[in-house]
Amino acid sequence: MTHLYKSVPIRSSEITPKHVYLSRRDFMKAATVATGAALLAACAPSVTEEPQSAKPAPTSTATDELGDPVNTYEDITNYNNYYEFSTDKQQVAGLAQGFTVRPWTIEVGGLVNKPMTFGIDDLLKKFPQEERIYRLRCVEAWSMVIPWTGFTLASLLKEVGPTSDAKYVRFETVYRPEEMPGQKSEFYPWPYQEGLRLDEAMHDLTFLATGLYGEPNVPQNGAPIRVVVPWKYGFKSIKSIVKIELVSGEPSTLWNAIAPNEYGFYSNVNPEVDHPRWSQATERRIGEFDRRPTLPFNGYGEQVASLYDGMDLSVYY
Ligand SMILES: Nc1nc2c(c(=O)[nH]1)N[C@H]1C(S)=C(S)[C@@H](COP(=O)(O)O)O[C@H]1N2
Ligand SMILES: [Mo]
Repeated sequence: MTHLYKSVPIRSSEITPKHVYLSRRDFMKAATVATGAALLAACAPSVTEEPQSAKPAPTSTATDELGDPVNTYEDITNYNNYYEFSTDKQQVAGLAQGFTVRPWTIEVGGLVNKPMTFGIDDLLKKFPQEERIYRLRCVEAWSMVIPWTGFTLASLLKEVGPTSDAKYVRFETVYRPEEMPGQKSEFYPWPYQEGLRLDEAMHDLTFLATGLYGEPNVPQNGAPIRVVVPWKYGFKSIKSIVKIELVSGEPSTLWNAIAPNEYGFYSNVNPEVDHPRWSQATERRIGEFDRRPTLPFNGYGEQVASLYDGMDLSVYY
């Protein structure tokens, strides 16, 4: 197996679990995946200690629009923030194995003309799945480049038709403490909630990711469906959503409820505004040794800066 960009030791966990391989057939059947040839670079079979049924992790030579290579599949799927499972990024993947992702429904309601509940497989069929290679910048000052598949949130919102009173969108993660050990902790106000202003939600960059590296998404990355807002700190990109609600006022969010001075509602990536406990000027790209400068709006300023015309972003962490 070629690891063109690998700079960390190979872990046995990079071998794709069998259930992921098996479910890929269903995923590809259900979804019209517009797969770029570059993303799904062929991977020669490798010699491993795993049984023959195990499939090697997919590899890719794709880059983002800035020319930076996508992170390896094993990095993306083994270094995760997902507090419903664990606060230890390296424990999440193991604890999330076997998390139930079917059946799965998403309720879209609130201030809309046509409230609807979608089954995940209906969503995969209804909306053509496209690829987006996005940078993810965690508020903790590490980052990755991730090749997602999915569809725009705008295309889903257009189906239900927000009313003129709808000004914000509220998202909710599944609440399932029997499968998510972290949800037994009373420290956090579960379920995880996030929100966007309606114009942010309707922006073409705002994505609902159903897949990763051309495979169905895996539990640790928010399967079966999660939000991705690439110009905001990673915690805005809420995982495993079951509810989308159009509302008139700014919704409460989990991180803002716990520490409002550290995690604002907007949380646009901004190298000039430090987190109260650390600098946001630079970041560590997973797989690299030197830190890199953090880009305003995580490098998406040309597309999104106008959303904030007239707002003093230095006061909106
Ligand atoms: N439901 C839920 N969504 C979540 C989180 C979480 O703990 N729970 N963590 C967030 C944070 S802090 C980050 S950086 C990203 C990480 O996404 P990834 O693991 O797919 O890279 O997910 C975000 N979405
Ligand atoms: Mo994060």
